[in-house]
Amino acid sequence: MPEWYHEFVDAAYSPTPDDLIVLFRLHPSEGFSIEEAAGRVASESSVGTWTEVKTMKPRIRALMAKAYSIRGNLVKVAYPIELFEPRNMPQILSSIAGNIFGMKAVDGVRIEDIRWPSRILRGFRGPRLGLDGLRKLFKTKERPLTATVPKPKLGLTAEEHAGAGYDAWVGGVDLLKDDENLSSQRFNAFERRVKESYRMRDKAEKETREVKGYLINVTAETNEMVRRAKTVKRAGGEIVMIDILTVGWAALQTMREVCQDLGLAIHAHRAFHAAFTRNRRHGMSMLAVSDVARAIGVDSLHIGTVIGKLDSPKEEVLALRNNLQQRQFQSVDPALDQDWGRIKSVFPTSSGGLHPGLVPQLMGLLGKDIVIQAGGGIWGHPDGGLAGARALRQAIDAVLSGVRLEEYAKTHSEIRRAIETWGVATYV
Ligand code: CAP
Ligand code: MG
Repeated sequence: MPEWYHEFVDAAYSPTPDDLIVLFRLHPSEGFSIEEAAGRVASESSVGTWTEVKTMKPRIRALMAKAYSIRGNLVKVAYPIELFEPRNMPQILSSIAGNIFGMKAVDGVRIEDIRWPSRILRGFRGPRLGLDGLRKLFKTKERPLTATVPKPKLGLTAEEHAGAGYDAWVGGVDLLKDDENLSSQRFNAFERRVKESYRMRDKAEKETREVKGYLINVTAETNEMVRRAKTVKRAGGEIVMIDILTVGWAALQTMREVCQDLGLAIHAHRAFHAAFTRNRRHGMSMLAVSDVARAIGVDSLHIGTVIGKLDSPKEEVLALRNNLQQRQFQSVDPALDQDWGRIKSVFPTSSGGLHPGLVPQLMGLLGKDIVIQAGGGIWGHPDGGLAGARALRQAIDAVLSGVRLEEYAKTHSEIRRAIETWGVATYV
C-alpha cells in the first residue's frame, strides 16, 4: 500500500508564528509506533487520507501538517494557517478535532491544548466585557462575585423562581442564575420568567442600592435564542446565559455577534463537557474548550471547584483559571503558551456542590477573581435562601478580613447555621 504518513512527521521542523499548534496525547493502537500514529493524525487532520492520491500537487504539499515534537505520548503538530478559514470556528475544529478521534491506528487521542496564532485570533471578538468589564458593571473590585441557582433545578414556577431571586439578591448575592436545563418549560415559561425576574431584580436593586444581575438561560435553537436575547435586552438585562456546548460553536459565534449589537454579556455554562473532557486518554481537555470559548468571546465560564461535587482536578482547574485570566498564559505541562493579545480575560465561575463552609478553601485555591456559585449551598440552608445568601457573603467577608469561619460564626447566625449543617473545610 503506498503510504506516506512518515512525511507528516518532521522532527527538524520549527514552527512559524503563523502556525496553529495542537498538543495531542496519543496512545497508538497495537502494532503502531507513536511516530506512525502521529503521522496519521497530522495527515488526517490536514490534507491527507489513507493512501497517496494522484491529484496531489506540490503547492498542496505546502499545506501538510507536521508532527514536529514527540515526547512520550505528547505530540505537537503544527498546522499551516492557510488550512483555516478566518472567523470560522466550526471549520477549524472540523480540521484539528475532526475525523482523528475515530482512527483505528490510535487507541486514544486527546487534544490537550491549542496555540492560536494572532492572525487567527484577530478574526474573533473575544469577550465584550470579560473579567474587568463585569467587575465594573457590578461595582465590585475586591471580592469574588456571588451567584446562585434556585433549586430544585426544574419545577419552580416563574413567580417562585423570581421570588427566590429576590431573596438571594437582598441576602447579598450579586447574580441570580438559571440552571442549564431551564429554558422555557410549561411550568416556567421564558417570557413570564423574564417579566417576573427583572421586576424583582429592580426591586432588590432599589432596596439594597447594589447592582444586581441575572444570568438568564436563553439556550434554544439559534433563531429562538436570538429572539430571547432581544427579549432580555428589552427587559433591562445585561447578561444572557448560554449552554455553549449543547448549542454548538456556530450558534455561539452567532450569539456573540447578536450580543455585540444588543450590548449583552455572555455567561457560558459548559453542560456536556465531561462527555469528552473527563477521559484523560481521549477527547478534548477543558483547557482547549476554554480557548475556543475565550476566542469566540464569552464573559464568564465554569471551571470547576477542585473540592465540590463534580470531577475537577486541581491542576486542571488552576490551568483553566490562568488561561482565562491571563493575557500571557504560561504553560504548565501538558499545555502550550498562549499570547491572548487584545482578547480580554474571562471571569472564571466556580460551581458544583459549593456551600459557605467551603469558601475559605476555595478562595485559598483560586483567589478572589472568581464568581462563586452555590445552588444547594444556599437553598439547602436550614433557615431558607435569604439566610443562605447571607451566609455565603459572610463566608467571603470572613476570608477577606482574615477571620476563621468558626470565629465569624459567633457573631453571625447565618454562617453559624450553615456550618452546623455542612461543616467547614480548611485549606491546607
Ligand atoms: C450547580 C449546578 C451547575 C454545575 C455545573 C448544577 O448546582 O447548577 O450546573 O456547577 O458544573 O446543576 O449542578 P449546586 P460545572 O450549586 O447546587 O451544586 O460548574 O462544573 O460546569
Ligand atoms: Mg446547574
